[in-house]
Amino acid sequence: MSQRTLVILKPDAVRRNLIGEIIGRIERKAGWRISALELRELSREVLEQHYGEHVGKPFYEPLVEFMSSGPVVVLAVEGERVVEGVRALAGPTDPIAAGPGSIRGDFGTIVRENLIHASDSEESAEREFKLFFPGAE
Ligand code: RTP
Ligand code: MG
Repeated sequence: MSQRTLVILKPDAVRRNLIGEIIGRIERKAGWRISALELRELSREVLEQHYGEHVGKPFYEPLVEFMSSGPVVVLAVEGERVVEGVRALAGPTDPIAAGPGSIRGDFGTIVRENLIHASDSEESAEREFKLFFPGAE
């Protein structure tokens, strides 16, 4: 079942020079390929749409502050079960609870600064792809 997912390497990953490390893990999965990729800064408008489900929660404002604190890498990845697959590579939201071997478990300590976003369903993936790559196929 080939799918597409939307991945963001968060500002902490870019600041810590972990772009290659993280993208390398994604690229090495058999049959997956990167179909779009850009380093850019995210506006509050885009972040409000992206994190719409979290508006009003206590962590929402600090999350938007953090996500706009520097450049991120936005990418689309395609391949077999890639939605579930990149979430599995990332590990649970809390990096301390995430096991070794996962991206968050290997490199993170702080819940907010957990290095990577990956779409949580095929529906989210399509919505997020349109948000971050408007006009693309
Ligand atoms: P993401 O959306 O970024 O892929 O992460 P996720 O599904 O694992 O986590 P989610 O619950 O959607 O939360 C989105 C992001 O908000 C930050 N967060 N901070 N209690 C907190 O301080 C808190 N909880 C969540 C994290 O950066 C999380 O990835
Ligand atoms: Mg989420």
